[in-house]
Amino acid sequence: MKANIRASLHLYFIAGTQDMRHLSGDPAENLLKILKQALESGISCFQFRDKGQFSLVAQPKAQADLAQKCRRLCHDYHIPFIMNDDVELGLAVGADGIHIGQSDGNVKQIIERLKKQNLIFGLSINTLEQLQHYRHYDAIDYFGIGPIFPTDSKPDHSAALGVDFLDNLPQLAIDKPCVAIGGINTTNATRLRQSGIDGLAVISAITQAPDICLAVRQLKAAPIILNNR
Ligand code: TZP
Ligand code: MG
Repeated sequence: MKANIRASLHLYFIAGTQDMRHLSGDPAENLLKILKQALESGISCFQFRDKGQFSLVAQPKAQADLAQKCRRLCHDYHIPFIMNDDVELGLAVGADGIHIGQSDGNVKQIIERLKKQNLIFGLSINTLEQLQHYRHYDAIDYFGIGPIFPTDSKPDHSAALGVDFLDNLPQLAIDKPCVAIGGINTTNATRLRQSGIDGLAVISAITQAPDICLAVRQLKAAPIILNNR
């Protein structure tokens, strides 16, 4: 799974039960249904991000059970299953990787914990300073850069970076694969891909899409303009 992370980032779907609130019925079942449709339509990576008061975080067994089911589905479609934040849950359910944000604990300690695991390790980047700081960390496999736009999916998000941030990335010659996140939808995807970013990560553009298959196709079809990285 570590082999081609850049390609895996192309359309990176993120979701948890808290993202199912607009739907009636069981949130865990709804997540599995949406994930299956997204996989069938061609997402390239999935991150299980189940957090906050509307998630299964207070029901660890149900949460682990759901994570296992998502992991199995992802593997049926041969794409990486990444666990957000929770290193121990990720290890317990056989995740292919772990993604953490800037406020999810000590990055060096997590790198140490994962040292012998050969898992994909992704880090969220919210500022240019963070990017310059972490760009030379060998243990980090990719960066999640955002939020590009304000978004309701992460109420505590930091200041939006804007499209300019992505447009300026090639000049920084960052060696690691980068995926953009935050407020990305079928309308702005083409513009974002013009920056040369390796991939787009979305929650609501898929979870709230009236037609998931169509949304995935539109998010994927946005042309890739190669940059000089
Ligand atoms: N990190 C930065 S923005 C964000 C996360 C998890 C939420 C993205 O959700 P959406 O619905 O694709 O804007
Ligand atoms: Mg986090």
